[in-house]
Amino acid sequence: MSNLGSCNTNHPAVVAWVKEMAELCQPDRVYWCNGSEAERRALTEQAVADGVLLKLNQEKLPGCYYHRSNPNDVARVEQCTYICTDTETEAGPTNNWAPPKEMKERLHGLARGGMKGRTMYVIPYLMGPPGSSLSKVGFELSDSIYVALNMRIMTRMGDVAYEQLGESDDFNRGLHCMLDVHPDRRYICHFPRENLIISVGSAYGGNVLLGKKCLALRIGSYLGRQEGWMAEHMLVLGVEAPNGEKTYIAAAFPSACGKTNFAMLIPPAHFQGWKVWTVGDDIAWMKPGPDGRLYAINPEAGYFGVAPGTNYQSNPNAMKTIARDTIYTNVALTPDLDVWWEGKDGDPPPVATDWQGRPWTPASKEKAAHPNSRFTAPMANNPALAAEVNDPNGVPISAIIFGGRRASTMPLVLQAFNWVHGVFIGATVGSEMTAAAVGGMGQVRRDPMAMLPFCGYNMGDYFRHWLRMRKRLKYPPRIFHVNWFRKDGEGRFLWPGFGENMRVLKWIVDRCHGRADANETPLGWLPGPQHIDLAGLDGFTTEDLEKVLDIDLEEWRRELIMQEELFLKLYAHLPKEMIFQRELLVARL
Ligand code: OXD
Ligand code: MN
Repeated sequence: MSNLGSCNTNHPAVVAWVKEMAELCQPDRVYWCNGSEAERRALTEQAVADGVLLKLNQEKLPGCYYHRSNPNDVARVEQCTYICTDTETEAGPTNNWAPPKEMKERLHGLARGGMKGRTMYVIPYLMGPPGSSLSKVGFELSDSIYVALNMRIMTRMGDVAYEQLGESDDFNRGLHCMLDVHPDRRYICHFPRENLIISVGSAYGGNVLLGKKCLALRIGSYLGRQEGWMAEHMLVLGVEAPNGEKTYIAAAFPSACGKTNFAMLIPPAHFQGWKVWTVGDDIAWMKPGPDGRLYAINPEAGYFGVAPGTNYQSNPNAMKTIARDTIYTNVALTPDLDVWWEGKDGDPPPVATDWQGRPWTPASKEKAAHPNSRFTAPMANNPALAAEVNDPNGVPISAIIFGGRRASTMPLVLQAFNWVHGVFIGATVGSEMTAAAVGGMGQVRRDPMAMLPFCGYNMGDYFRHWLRMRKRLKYPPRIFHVNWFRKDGEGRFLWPGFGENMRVLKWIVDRCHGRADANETPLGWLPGPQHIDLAGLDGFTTEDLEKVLDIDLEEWRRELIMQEELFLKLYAHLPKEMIFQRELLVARL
Protein backbone atom coordinates (compact mmCIF):
# COMPACT_ATOMS: atom_id res chain seq x y z
CA MET A 1 0.00 0.00 0.00
CA SER A 2 1.77 3.14 -1.11
CA ASN A 3 -1.17 5.39 -1.94
CA LEU A 4 -1.26 7.83 0.93
CA GLY A 5 -4.40 9.59 -0.26
CA SER A 6 -4.47 13.39 -0.28
CA CYS A 7 -1.65 13.81 2.20
CA ASN A 8 -1.83 17.32 3.67
CA THR A 9 1.73 17.69 4.92
CA ASN A 10 5.31 17.52 3.69
CA HIS A 11 6.61 16.84 7.17
CA PRO A 12 9.11 14.07 6.39
CA ALA A 13 8.87 12.18 9.70
CA VAL A 14 5.06 12.28 9.70
CA VAL A 15 4.81 11.11 6.09
CA ALA A 16 7.39 8.37 6.64
CA TRP A 17 5.60 7.02 9.69
CA VAL A 18 2.14 7.08 8.09
CA LYS A 19 3.62 5.30 5.08
CA GLU A 20 5.22 2.63 7.28
CA MET A 21 2.01 2.05 9.23
CA ALA A 22 -0.13 2.01 6.06
CA GLU A 23 2.20 -0.63 4.62
CA LEU A 24 1.76 -2.65 7.79
CA CYS A 25 -2.03 -2.30 8.23
CA GLN A 26 -2.92 -2.21 4.50
CA PRO A 27 -6.01 -0.01 4.61
CA ASP A 28 -7.95 0.46 1.38
CA ARG A 29 -7.78 4.22 1.86
CA VAL A 30 -5.82 6.76 3.91
CA TYR A 31 -7.73 9.87 4.90
CA TRP A 32 -5.86 12.87 6.34
CA CYS A 33 -8.02 14.86 8.76
CA ASN A 34 -7.75 18.66 8.69
CA GLY A 35 -10.15 19.43 11.54
CA SER A 36 -12.46 21.67 9.48
CA GLU A 37 -16.19 22.04 10.04
CA ALA A 38 -16.91 20.76 6.52
CA GLU A 39 -14.89 17.66 7.29
CA ARG A 40 -16.77 17.09 10.55
CA ARG A 41 -20.07 17.20 8.63
CA ALA A 42 -18.84 14.84 5.93
CA LEU A 43 -17.37 12.32 8.39
CA THR A 44 -20.55 12.42 10.48
CA GLU A 45 -22.67 11.69 7.39
CA GLN A 46 -20.33 8.84 6.53
CA ALA A 47 -20.56 7.44 10.07
CA VAL A 48 -24.36 7.56 9.90
CA ALA A 49 -24.34 5.85 6.48
CA ASP A 50 -22.00 3.16 7.90
CA GLY A 51 -24.29 2.58 10.91
CA VAL A 52 -21.56 3.68 13.35
CA LEU A 53 -23.61 6.69 14.46
CA LEU A 54 -27.33 7.23 14.68
CA LYS A 55 -28.69 10.74 14.23
CA LEU A 56 -30.60 11.74 17.39
CA ASN A 57 -33.72 13.92 17.54
CA GLN A 58 -32.30 17.16 16.16
CA GLU A 59 -35.03 19.31 17.65
CA LYS A 60 -34.25 18.10 21.15
CA LEU A 61 -30.54 17.50 20.70
CA PRO A 62 -29.13 19.56 17.81
CA GLY A 63 -25.88 18.20 16.43
CA CYS A 64 -26.06 15.08 18.65
CA TYR A 65 -25.40 11.48 17.62
CA TYR A 66 -25.61 8.07 19.23
CA HIS A 67 -23.20 5.16 19.26
CA ARG A 68 -23.35 1.66 20.70
CA SER A 69 -20.09 -0.16 21.34
CA ASN A 70 -19.54 -3.89 21.28
CA PRO A 71 -20.92 -5.14 24.65
CA ASN A 72 -17.55 -6.75 25.39
CA ASP A 73 -15.86 -3.35 25.06
CA VAL A 74 -17.36 -0.78 27.44
CA ALA A 75 -14.60 0.36 29.79
CA ARG A 76 -10.86 0.71 30.20
CA VAL A 77 -9.09 -2.62 30.51
CA GLU A 78 -6.27 -2.30 33.00
CA GLN A 79 -5.32 -5.97 32.65
CA CYS A 80 -4.59 -5.40 28.92
CA THR A 81 -2.71 -2.11 29.44
CA TYR A 82 1.08 -2.30 29.27
CA ILE A 83 4.00 0.03 29.89
CA CYS A 84 6.81 -1.23 27.68
CA THR A 85 9.89 0.36 29.19
CA ASP A 86 13.34 -1.20 28.67
CA THR A 87 13.27 -2.82 32.12
CA GLU A 88 10.41 -4.10 34.25
CA THR A 89 11.64 -2.00 37.18
CA GLU A 90 11.10 1.21 35.21
CA ALA A 91 7.42 0.32 34.79
CA GLY A 92 7.21 -0.71 38.43
CA PRO A 93 4.99 -3.11 40.35
CA THR A 94 1.70 -1.28 39.66
CA ASN A 95 1.93 -1.60 35.85
CA ASN A 96 1.82 -4.54 33.45
CA TRP A 97 5.13 -4.69 31.67
CA ALA A 98 6.37 -6.36 28.51
CA PRO A 99 9.74 -6.02 26.73
CA PRO A 100 9.32 -3.37 24.01
CA LYS A 101 10.76 -5.42 21.16
CA GLU A 102 8.66 -8.51 21.80
CA MET A 103 5.49 -6.56 22.44
CA LYS A 104 5.97 -4.49 19.29
CA GLU A 105 6.47 -7.65 17.27
CA ARG A 106 3.29 -9.15 18.69
CA LEU A 107 1.31 -5.97 18.02
CA HIS A 108 2.67 -5.60 14.49
CA GLY A 109 1.69 -9.21 13.93
CA LEU A 110 -1.87 -8.41 14.97
CA ALA A 111 -2.00 -5.15 13.01
CA ARG A 112 -0.54 -6.66 9.81
CA GLY A 113 -3.27 -6.37 7.19
CA GLY A 114 -5.64 -5.39 10.02
CA MET A 115 -7.12 -2.44 8.11
CA LYS A 116 -7.84 -4.31 4.87
CA GLY A 117 -11.14 -3.10 3.44
CA ARG A 118 -11.09 -0.15 5.83
CA THR A 119 -10.00 3.50 5.93
CA MET A 120 -7.04 4.67 7.97
CA TYR A 121 -7.78 8.10 9.43
CA VAL A 122 -4.67 10.19 10.05
CA ILE A 123 -5.58 12.40 12.99
CA PRO A 124 -3.13 15.23 13.75
CA TYR A 125 -3.92 16.72 17.15
CA LEU A 126 -2.65 19.17 19.71
CA MET A 127 -2.95 18.62 23.44
CA GLY A 128 -3.05 22.01 25.16
CA PRO A 129 -3.51 25.59 24.01
CA PRO A 130 -1.74 26.60 20.78
CA GLY A 131 1.60 28.20 21.51
CA SER A 132 1.94 26.82 25.04
CA SER A 133 5.34 25.44 26.02
CA LEU A 134 3.41 22.66 27.80
CA SER A 135 1.40 21.60 24.73
CA LYS A 136 2.23 18.41 22.80
CA VAL A 137 1.49 17.21 19.29
CA GLY A 138 0.27 13.72 18.50
CA PHE A 139 -0.74 11.77 15.40
CA GLU A 140 -3.27 9.00 15.82
CA LEU A 141 -3.75 6.58 12.95
CA SER A 142 -7.07 4.84 13.49
CA ASP A 143 -9.43 2.70 11.44
CA SER A 144 -12.39 4.02 13.42
CA ILE A 145 -14.44 6.94 12.13
CA TYR A 146 -15.92 7.13 15.66
CA VAL A 147 -12.40 7.78 16.97
CA ALA A 148 -11.79 10.49 14.34
CA LEU A 149 -15.03 12.26 15.32
CA ASN A 150 -14.41 11.90 19.07
CA MET A 151 -10.82 13.12 18.74
CA ARG A 152 -12.15 16.20 16.97
CA ILE A 153 -14.15 17.01 20.11
CA MET A 154 -11.60 15.95 22.71
CA THR A 155 -8.51 17.60 21.19
CA ARG A 156 -7.55 20.55 19.03
CA MET A 157 -7.50 18.50 15.86
CA GLY A 158 -6.17 19.30 12.39
CA ASP A 159 -4.00 22.08 10.98
CA VAL A 160 -3.37 23.60 14.42
CA ALA A 161 -1.23 20.55 15.23
CA TYR A 162 1.02 21.11 12.19
CA GLU A 163 1.40 24.77 13.17
CA GLN A 164 2.58 23.82 16.66
CA LEU A 165 4.86 21.08 15.32
CA GLY A 166 6.64 23.21 12.71
CA GLU A 167 9.72 21.30 11.58
CA SER A 168 10.20 19.48 14.86
CA ASP A 169 10.20 15.68 14.96
CA ASP A 170 8.92 15.69 18.51
CA PHE A 171 5.45 14.21 18.26
CA ASN A 172 3.61 11.25 19.70
CA ARG A 173 2.93 8.35 17.36
CA GLY A 174 -0.31 6.50 18.05
CA LEU A 175 -1.63 3.51 16.12
CA HIS A 176 -5.13 2.21 16.72
CA CYS A 177 -6.57 -0.87 14.98
CA MET A 178 -9.97 -2.14 16.02
CA LEU A 179 -9.33 -5.62 14.56
CA ASP A 180 -12.32 -7.81 15.47
CA VAL A 181 -12.85 -6.07 18.86
CA HIS A 182 -12.14 -9.31 20.69
CA PRO A 183 -10.96 -9.26 24.34
CA ASP A 184 -8.32 -11.91 23.51
CA ARG A 185 -6.71 -9.55 21.02
CA ARG A 186 -6.97 -6.37 23.10
CA TYR A 187 -3.78 -4.54 24.05
CA ILE A 188 -3.22 -0.92 25.04
CA CYS A 189 0.55 -0.52 24.92
CA HIS A 190 2.84 2.39 25.67
CA PHE A 191 6.46 2.69 24.57
CA PRO A 192 7.51 5.78 26.53
CA ARG A 193 11.09 5.97 25.28
CA GLU A 194 9.83 6.16 21.68
CA ASN A 195 6.82 8.34 22.53
CA LEU A 196 4.71 5.63 20.87
CA ILE A 197 1.29 4.12 21.62
CA ILE A 198 -0.25 1.05 19.99
CA SER A 199 -3.83 0.13 20.84
CA VAL A 200 -5.54 -2.87 19.24
CA GLY A 201 -8.77 -4.79 19.66
CA SER A 202 -10.90 -2.11 21.33
CA ALA A 203 -13.08 0.80 20.29
CA TYR A 204 -13.90 2.11 23.81
CA GLY A 205 -12.94 5.77 24.41
CA GLY A 206 -10.43 5.40 27.23
CA ASN A 207 -8.57 2.72 25.25
CA VAL A 208 -8.63 4.38 21.85
CA LEU A 209 -8.85 8.18 22.14
CA LEU A 210 -5.08 8.08 22.41
CA GLY A 211 -4.60 11.74 23.35
CA LYS A 212 -6.39 11.21 26.63
CA LYS A 213 -5.25 8.48 29.03
CA CYS A 214 -2.45 7.12 26.84
CA LEU A 215 -0.65 10.34 25.85
CA ALA A 216 -1.86 12.94 28.34
CA LEU A 217 -1.35 10.68 31.37
CA ARG A 218 0.78 7.57 30.80
CA ILE A 219 3.29 8.92 28.27
CA GLY A 220 2.81 12.44 29.69
CA SER A 221 3.76 11.41 33.23
CA TYR A 222 6.89 9.69 31.89
CA LEU A 223 7.90 12.77 29.86
CA GLY A 224 6.98 15.07 32.74
CA ARG A 225 9.47 13.35 35.01
CA GLN A 226 12.22 13.75 32.42
CA GLU A 227 11.34 17.30 31.46
CA GLY A 228 10.44 18.71 34.89
CA TRP A 229 6.65 18.98 34.75
CA MET A 230 3.66 17.00 35.98
CA ALA A 231 0.90 15.15 34.11
CA GLU A 232 -1.94 14.52 36.56
CA HIS A 233 -5.41 12.97 36.63
CA MET A 234 -6.85 16.26 37.87
CA LEU A 235 -9.66 18.66 37.14
CA VAL A 236 -8.78 22.34 37.29
CA LEU A 237 -11.26 24.99 38.37
CA GLY A 238 -11.22 28.69 39.20
CA VAL A 239 -13.18 30.05 42.17
CA GLU A 240 -14.20 33.68 41.72
CA ALA A 241 -15.13 35.60 44.87
CA PRO A 242 -17.68 38.44 44.84
CA ASN A 243 -14.77 40.95 44.88
CA GLY A 244 -13.30 39.38 41.71
CA GLU A 245 -10.47 37.47 43.46
CA LYS A 246 -9.72 34.26 41.52
CA THR A 247 -8.24 31.14 43.12
CA TYR A 248 -7.32 28.18 40.92
CA ILE A 249 -7.51 24.68 42.29
CA ALA A 250 -6.55 21.26 40.88
CA ALA A 251 -8.23 18.11 42.20
CA ALA A 252 -7.40 14.43 41.66
CA PHE A 253 -10.22 11.95 42.19
CA PRO A 254 -10.29 8.44 40.70
CA SER A 255 -12.41 7.76 37.61
CA ALA A 256 -16.17 8.24 38.02
CA CYS A 257 -15.84 9.96 41.43
CA GLY A 258 -17.29 13.32 40.36
CA LYS A 259 -14.42 15.30 38.80
CA THR A 260 -16.70 16.62 36.05
CA ASN A 261 -19.39 17.59 38.59
CA PHE A 262 -16.87 19.35 40.84
CA ALA A 263 -15.24 21.17 37.91
CA MET A 264 -18.65 22.54 36.86
CA LEU A 265 -20.03 23.23 40.35
CA ILE A 266 -22.73 25.88 40.75
CA PRO A 267 -22.58 27.46 44.23
CA PRO A 268 -25.79 27.30 46.32
CA ALA A 269 -27.95 30.45 46.58
CA HIS A 270 -26.34 31.41 49.90
CA PHE A 271 -23.01 31.99 48.11
CA GLN A 272 -24.24 34.95 46.15
CA GLY A 273 -21.61 36.49 43.94
CA TRP A 274 -19.36 33.39 44.03
CA LYS A 275 -18.67 31.63 40.75
CA VAL A 276 -16.81 28.47 39.77
CA TRP A 277 -15.16 28.35 36.33
CA THR A 278 -14.07 25.13 34.63
CA VAL A 279 -10.54 24.94 33.24
CA GLY A 280 -10.55 21.15 32.84
CA ASP A 281 -12.46 18.13 34.13
CA ASP A 282 -9.98 15.24 33.91
CA ILE A 283 -6.34 16.05 33.18
CA ALA A 284 -3.89 18.77 34.21
CA TRP A 285 -0.39 19.39 32.91
CA MET A 286 1.52 21.56 35.37
CA LYS A 287 4.91 23.19 35.59
CA PRO A 288 6.60 25.85 37.69
CA GLY A 289 6.23 29.37 36.33
CA PRO A 290 8.83 32.15 36.45
CA ASP A 291 7.17 33.53 39.63
CA GLY A 292 7.71 30.26 41.54
CA ARG A 293 4.07 29.19 41.40
CA LEU A 294 2.75 25.99 39.80
CA TYR A 295 0.89 26.69 36.52
CA ALA A 296 -1.65 24.30 34.98
CA ILE A 297 -3.15 23.84 31.54
CA ASN A 298 -5.96 21.53 30.49
CA PRO A 299 -4.54 19.56 27.54
CA GLU A 300 -8.02 18.56 26.35
CA ALA A 301 -10.72 20.43 24.42
CA GLY A 302 -13.76 18.38 25.41
CA TYR A 303 -15.34 16.24 28.08
CA PHE A 304 -15.63 12.46 27.93
CA GLY A 305 -17.95 12.18 30.91
CA VAL A 306 -19.99 9.47 32.63
CA ALA A 307 -23.68 9.92 31.74
CA PRO A 308 -25.51 8.00 34.54
CA GLY A 309 -26.25 10.28 37.48
CA THR A 310 -25.83 13.44 35.41
CA ASN A 311 -28.93 15.65 35.72
CA TYR A 312 -30.01 19.26 36.31
CA GLN A 313 -29.64 18.72 40.06
CA SER A 314 -26.18 17.15 40.09
CA ASN A 315 -24.63 19.11 37.23
CA PRO A 316 -26.70 21.72 35.35
CA ASN A 317 -23.64 22.97 33.44
CA ALA A 318 -22.94 19.48 32.11
CA MET A 319 -26.59 19.11 31.05
CA LYS A 320 -26.32 22.37 29.08
CA THR A 321 -22.97 21.31 27.63
CA ILE A 322 -24.33 18.00 26.31
CA ALA A 323 -27.54 19.47 24.90
CA ARG A 324 -25.85 19.89 21.51
CA ASP A 325 -22.87 18.76 19.38
CA THR A 326 -22.44 15.67 21.57
CA ILE A 327 -21.74 12.01 20.82
CA TYR A 328 -23.49 9.68 23.28
CA THR A 329 -22.13 6.17 23.76
CA ASN A 330 -23.98 3.23 25.37
CA VAL A 331 -26.81 5.26 26.90
CA ALA A 332 -30.46 4.23 26.31
CA LEU A 333 -32.51 5.47 23.38
CA THR A 334 -36.17 6.58 23.55
CA PRO A 335 -38.69 6.02 20.72
CA ASP A 336 -38.44 9.71 19.71
CA LEU A 337 -34.64 9.39 19.41
CA ASP A 338 -33.83 11.14 22.66
CA VAL A 339 -31.31 9.71 25.12
CA TRP A 340 -31.87 8.43 28.64
CA TRP A 341 -29.80 7.05 31.49
CA GLU A 342 -30.32 6.08 35.10
CA GLY A 343 -30.38 9.25 37.16
CA LYS A 344 -31.47 11.59 34.35
CA ASP A 345 -34.13 14.17 35.27
CA GLY A 346 -37.78 13.19 35.26
CA ASP A 347 -39.46 9.82 35.13
CA PRO A 348 -37.90 6.99 33.14
CA PRO A 349 -39.41 6.61 29.67
CA PRO A 350 -42.22 4.00 29.58
CA VAL A 351 -40.33 2.18 26.82
CA ALA A 352 -36.80 2.52 25.50
CA THR A 353 -34.02 0.61 23.77
CA ASP A 354 -31.20 -0.26 26.13
CA TRP A 355 -27.50 0.21 25.51
CA GLN A 356 -27.32 -3.23 23.89
CA GLY A 357 -30.20 -2.50 21.51
CA ARG A 358 -32.77 -4.55 23.42
CA PRO A 359 -36.30 -3.40 24.35
CA TRP A 360 -36.39 -1.92 27.86
CA THR A 361 -39.12 -0.76 30.27
CA PRO A 362 -38.87 0.53 33.85
CA ALA A 363 -39.81 -3.04 34.94
CA SER A 364 -36.68 -4.47 33.28
CA LYS A 365 -34.14 -5.94 35.68
CA GLU A 366 -31.12 -4.65 33.80
CA LYS A 367 -30.01 -1.07 33.49
CA ALA A 368 -31.08 0.87 30.41
CA ALA A 369 -27.77 2.69 30.09
CA HIS A 370 -24.42 1.03 30.76
CA PRO A 371 -23.07 2.34 34.12
CA ASN A 372 -20.00 3.59 32.20
CA SER A 373 -22.00 5.08 29.31
CA ARG A 374 -20.50 8.35 28.19
CA PHE A 375 -20.96 11.69 26.51
CA THR A 376 -18.29 13.33 24.37
CA ALA A 377 -18.94 17.08 24.31
CA PRO A 378 -16.92 20.16 23.31
CA MET A 379 -15.75 22.27 26.23
CA ALA A 380 -16.84 25.36 24.29
CA ASN A 381 -20.45 24.41 25.14
CA ASN A 382 -19.84 24.71 28.88
CA PRO A 383 -21.55 27.87 30.24
CA ALA A 384 -18.93 27.93 33.03
CA LEU A 385 -15.88 27.54 30.78
CA ALA A 386 -12.98 29.60 32.18
CA ALA A 387 -11.73 32.28 29.79
CA GLU A 388 -8.16 31.26 30.69
CA VAL A 389 -8.61 27.78 29.17
CA ASN A 390 -6.78 28.93 26.02
CA ASP A 391 -4.07 30.85 27.84
CA PRO A 392 -0.74 29.30 26.84
CA ASN A 393 0.66 30.17 30.28
CA GLY A 394 -2.04 28.25 32.13
CA VAL A 395 -3.41 29.24 35.53
CA PRO A 396 -1.53 29.48 38.87
CA ILE A 397 -2.61 26.71 41.24
CA SER A 398 -3.17 27.62 44.91
CA ALA A 399 -4.45 24.26 46.14
CA ILE A 400 -4.27 20.61 45.15
CA ILE A 401 -7.08 18.39 46.42
CA PHE A 402 -6.95 14.61 46.57
CA GLY A 403 -10.07 12.57 47.11
CA GLY A 404 -11.61 9.15 46.94
CA ARG A 405 -14.92 7.41 47.30
CA ARG A 406 -14.92 6.16 50.89
CA ALA A 407 -17.97 5.05 52.86
CA SER A 408 -15.99 5.41 56.11
CA THR A 409 -12.67 6.50 57.60
CA MET A 410 -11.85 9.63 55.59
CA PRO A 411 -13.29 12.88 56.93
CA LEU A 412 -15.06 15.37 54.69
CA VAL A 413 -11.97 17.53 54.34
CA LEU A 414 -8.49 17.95 55.78
CA GLN A 415 -5.41 19.97 54.95
CA ALA A 416 -1.92 18.50 54.92
CA PHE A 417 0.65 19.99 57.30
CA ASN A 418 3.06 20.65 54.43
CA TRP A 419 3.99 19.50 50.90
CA VAL A 420 5.70 16.23 51.94
CA HIS A 421 2.75 15.32 54.16
CA GLY A 422 0.47 16.21 51.25
CA VAL A 423 2.41 13.89 48.93
CA PHE A 424 1.97 11.13 51.54
CA ILE A 425 -1.78 11.83 51.66
CA GLY A 426 -1.95 11.65 47.86
CA ALA A 427 0.20 8.53 47.78
CA THR A 428 -2.14 6.70 50.16
CA VAL A 429 -5.48 7.65 48.56
CA GLY A 430 -7.95 4.77 48.71
CA SER A 431 -11.17 4.58 46.74
CA GLU A 432 -14.00 2.19 45.97
CA MET A 433 -13.72 0.96 42.38
CA THR A 434 -16.26 2.16 39.80
CA ALA A 435 -17.55 1.06 36.40
CA ALA A 436 -14.92 3.14 34.56
CA ALA A 437 -12.63 0.11 34.52
CA VAL A 438 -13.46 -3.55 34.14
CA GLY A 439 -13.60 -5.57 37.41
CA GLY A 440 -13.59 -5.10 41.18
CA MET A 441 -16.65 -2.80 41.51
CA GLY A 442 -17.03 -1.36 45.02
CA GLN A 443 -13.79 -2.73 46.50
CA VAL A 444 -11.50 -0.20 48.17
CA ARG A 445 -8.16 -0.13 46.43
CA ARG A 446 -5.17 2.17 46.83
CA ASP A 447 -5.14 4.63 43.97
CA PRO A 448 -2.18 6.95 44.58
CA MET A 449 -2.95 10.48 43.34
CA ALA A 450 -5.82 8.81 41.38
CA MET A 451 -3.02 7.74 38.99
CA LEU A 452 -2.90 3.98 39.60
CA PRO A 453 -4.17 3.13 36.07
CA PHE A 454 -2.35 6.06 34.46
CA CYS A 455 1.19 6.40 35.82
CA GLY A 456 3.58 5.59 32.97
CA TYR A 457 6.49 4.52 35.16
CA ASN A 458 7.44 3.20 38.59
CA MET A 459 5.02 4.60 41.17
CA GLY A 460 7.80 4.95 43.76
CA ASP A 461 9.76 7.16 41.34
CA TYR A 462 6.57 9.09 40.66
CA PHE A 463 6.32 9.94 44.39
CA ARG A 464 9.96 11.04 44.25
CA HIS A 465 9.15 13.30 41.30
CA TRP A 466 6.39 14.91 43.37
CA LEU A 467 8.85 15.51 46.23
CA ARG A 468 11.41 16.96 43.82
CA MET A 469 8.92 19.40 42.32
CA ARG A 470 8.66 21.11 45.73
CA LYS A 471 12.25 22.31 45.35
CA ARG A 472 11.32 24.12 42.15
CA LEU A 473 8.39 25.97 43.69
CA LYS A 474 8.69 29.12 45.77
CA TYR A 475 4.95 29.11 46.46
CA PRO A 476 3.81 25.47 46.41
CA PRO A 477 0.06 24.84 46.36
CA ARG A 478 -1.48 23.84 49.72
CA ILE A 479 -2.59 20.19 49.68
CA PHE A 480 -6.00 18.92 50.85
CA HIS A 481 -8.01 15.68 50.91
CA VAL A 482 -11.80 15.48 50.57
CA ASN A 483 -14.37 12.68 50.80
CA TRP A 484 -17.90 13.46 49.60
CA PHE A 485 -19.02 9.83 49.95
CA ARG A 486 -19.02 9.00 53.67
CA LYS A 487 -22.08 7.01 54.78
CA ASP A 488 -23.94 6.33 58.02
CA GLY A 489 -24.69 2.86 59.44
CA GLU A 490 -27.78 2.62 57.18
CA GLY A 491 -25.80 3.32 54.02
CA ARG A 492 -27.06 6.90 53.59
CA PHE A 493 -24.64 9.57 52.46
CA LEU A 494 -23.68 11.87 55.35
CA TRP A 495 -22.90 14.87 53.15
CA PRO A 496 -25.24 16.27 50.46
CA GLY A 497 -22.42 16.75 47.93
CA PHE A 498 -22.73 18.33 44.45
CA GLY A 499 -23.27 22.13 44.65
CA GLU A 500 -23.06 22.00 48.45
CA ASN A 501 -19.39 21.05 48.05
CA MET A 502 -18.94 24.81 47.60
CA ARG A 503 -19.01 25.04 51.40
CA VAL A 504 -15.87 22.92 51.59
CA LEU A 505 -14.33 24.63 48.58
CA LYS A 506 -14.82 28.02 50.26
CA TRP A 507 -12.96 26.80 53.37
CA ILE A 508 -10.14 25.56 51.12
CA VAL A 509 -9.97 28.89 49.28
CA ASP A 510 -9.97 30.77 52.58
CA ARG A 511 -7.19 28.52 53.93
CA CYS A 512 -5.12 29.34 50.83
CA HIS A 513 -5.53 33.03 51.56
CA GLY A 514 -4.80 32.64 55.29
CA ARG A 515 -8.26 33.67 56.43
CA ALA A 516 -9.89 30.44 57.73
CA ASP A 517 -9.32 28.64 61.01
CA ALA A 518 -8.64 24.94 61.49
CA ASN A 519 -7.88 22.47 64.25
CA GLU A 520 -4.70 20.43 64.41
CA THR A 521 -5.53 16.68 64.41
CA PRO A 522 -3.49 13.51 63.88
CA LEU A 523 -4.53 13.51 60.20
CA GLY A 524 -3.81 17.16 59.42
CA TRP A 525 -5.64 20.46 59.76
CA LEU A 526 -9.41 19.89 59.96
CA PRO A 527 -12.16 22.49 60.09
CA GLY A 528 -14.20 22.50 63.28
CA PRO A 529 -17.95 22.40 62.69
CA GLN A 530 -18.01 26.17 63.18
CA HIS A 531 -15.52 26.73 60.35
CA ILE A 532 -17.72 25.45 57.50
CA ASP A 533 -20.54 27.77 56.45
CA LEU A 534 -23.80 25.80 56.70
CA ALA A 535 -26.21 28.74 56.21
CA GLY A 536 -29.10 27.83 53.93
CA LEU A 537 -28.40 24.08 54.12
CA ASP A 538 -31.80 23.03 55.43
CA GLY A 539 -31.96 20.14 57.85
CA PHE A 540 -28.17 19.77 58.07
CA THR A 541 -26.88 20.51 61.58
CA THR A 542 -23.47 21.04 63.14
CA GLU A 543 -23.88 17.57 64.70
CA ASP A 544 -24.22 16.13 61.18
CA LEU A 545 -21.07 17.98 60.21
CA GLU A 546 -19.26 16.55 63.23
CA LYS A 547 -20.15 13.04 62.04
CA VAL A 548 -18.76 13.62 58.57
CA LEU A 549 -15.58 15.15 60.05
CA ASP A 550 -15.13 12.40 62.64
CA ILE A 551 -11.84 10.50 63.00
CA ASP A 552 -12.50 6.92 64.17
CA LEU A 553 -9.36 5.33 65.59
CA GLU A 554 -10.54 1.76 64.95
CA GLU A 555 -11.12 2.56 61.27
CA TRP A 556 -7.73 4.22 61.11
CA ARG A 557 -6.01 1.12 62.45
CA ARG A 558 -7.43 -0.82 59.50
CA GLU A 559 -6.56 2.00 57.13
CA LEU A 560 -2.92 1.99 58.23
CA ILE A 561 -2.69 -1.74 57.43
CA MET A 562 -4.18 -1.21 53.97
CA GLN A 563 -1.74 1.65 53.32
CA GLU A 564 1.11 -0.61 54.41
CA GLU A 565 0.16 -3.14 51.72
CA LEU A 566 0.77 -0.55 49.01
CA PHE A 567 4.04 0.57 50.54
CA LEU A 568 5.29 -3.02 50.74
CA LYS A 569 4.47 -3.48 47.07
CA LEU A 570 6.38 -0.32 46.16
CA TYR A 571 9.12 -0.78 48.73
CA ALA A 572 12.13 -1.00 46.39
CA HIS A 573 11.55 2.50 45.00
CA LEU A 574 9.61 4.13 47.82
CA PRO A 575 11.17 7.47 48.88
CA LYS A 576 12.18 7.37 52.54
CA GLU A 577 10.09 10.49 53.15
CA MET A 578 6.98 8.34 52.67
CA ILE A 579 8.12 5.91 55.34
CA PHE A 580 8.87 8.77 57.74
CA GLN A 581 5.44 10.26 57.10
CA ARG A 582 3.85 6.92 57.86
CA GLU A 583 5.78 6.66 61.13
CA LEU A 584 4.71 10.18 62.10
CA LEU A 585 1.07 9.36 61.36
CA VAL A 586 1.25 6.18 63.44
CA ALA A 587 2.80 8.15 66.30
CA ARG A 588 0.14 10.89 66.10
CA LEU A 589 -2.71 8.38 66.01
C1 OXD B 1 -11.98 8.67 32.30
C2 OXD B 1 -11.46 7.69 33.27
O1 OXD B 1 -12.61 8.27 31.30
O2 OXD B 1 -10.77 8.12 34.20
O3 OXD B 1 -11.72 9.86 32.48
O4 OXD B 1 -11.73 6.48 33.14
MN1 MN C 1 -10.38 10.21 34.11
